[in-house]
Amino acid sequence: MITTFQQHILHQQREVPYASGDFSWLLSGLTLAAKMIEAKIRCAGLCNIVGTAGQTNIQGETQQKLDVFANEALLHCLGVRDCVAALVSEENDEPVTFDRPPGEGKYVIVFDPLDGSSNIDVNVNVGTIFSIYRRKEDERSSGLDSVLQPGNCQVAAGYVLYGPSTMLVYTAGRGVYGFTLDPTIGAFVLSHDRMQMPERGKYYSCNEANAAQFPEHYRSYLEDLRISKAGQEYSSRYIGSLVADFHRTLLKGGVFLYPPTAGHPEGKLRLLYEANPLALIAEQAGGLAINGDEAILNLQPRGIHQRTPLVVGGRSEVERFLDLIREPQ
Ligand code: AHM
Ligand code: MG
Repeated sequence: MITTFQQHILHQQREVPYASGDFSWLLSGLTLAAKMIEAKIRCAGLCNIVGTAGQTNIQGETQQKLDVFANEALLHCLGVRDCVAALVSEENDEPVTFDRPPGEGKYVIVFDPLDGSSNIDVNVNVGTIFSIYRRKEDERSSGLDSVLQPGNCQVAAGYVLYGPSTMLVYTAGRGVYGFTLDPTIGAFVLSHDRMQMPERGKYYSCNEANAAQFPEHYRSYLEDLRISKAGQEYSSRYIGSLVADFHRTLLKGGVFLYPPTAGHPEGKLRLLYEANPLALIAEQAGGLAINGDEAILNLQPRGIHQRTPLVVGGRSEVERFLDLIREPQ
């Protein structure tokens, strides 16, 4: 028989003493929003929803209409749940906070509503990335301390990939599980049990057009991969949609990297709602994620839209990167 995402969560929650059901309720808000977003994406070419919304977000990026829709769907589906204290979105300058009655507002959720949305007009895969934290006990509802927790405090994280099929990949710190949306019943069904990233893979994934701007050690690493010094022949794959590039890396192994560039000296990707959730999934699947020299999950965020360089992938590839930067030049 099938196992739905909801059943999986209820089963996992049975092992948590005094679980109140809030967490399951919160996740049902996430999957509801994901299904609303996927329904909109599926008819994107038909219902005048492709294109820009005429605004820019805090990152100075042009918002697509679908970015706005995805953000509103998540803000609504999560905001109506009393267990949510604050929501942090790539599309909002500041956290959206809620004044909850005592005993409520236990969770803070950060998300990128529609990652890779600049690809949407060419019908390329996009995704939603999220991560869930417990609000700090000593804070009323939504202080920045609760929002700016390091990635190793994540209670759960995941992403939804809107591809040929729609998949939810999820971890609550006890393994990584993949669920595929069965459109005939409208439920996410367990399709990938206990996902493991291969220790070594065949692909590296990076926007090499920027290579001239990468720090020297990133360039030597790419050179190292190209000439197969590590005993493996690599091919390159780059979609430019982080969820899709990461998903391939999770399934097939290899490494994804977004180094610092002249335009983005801190890297382009965002720590809270891009790097941290994917780092938790990578580590739970046996892989590694670093910002160049430190584990992503150990970084103390300073701001909600903080950027970071990212090297994430199989243990063998990421360790090779670390060996290279530690070698005397
Ligand atoms: P977004 O959150 O505005 O969509 O931007 C992040 C995206 C990632 O999906 C992807 O990995 C990266 O930007 C691609 O950047 P580039 O076009 O510089 O290679
Ligand atoms: Mg993004």
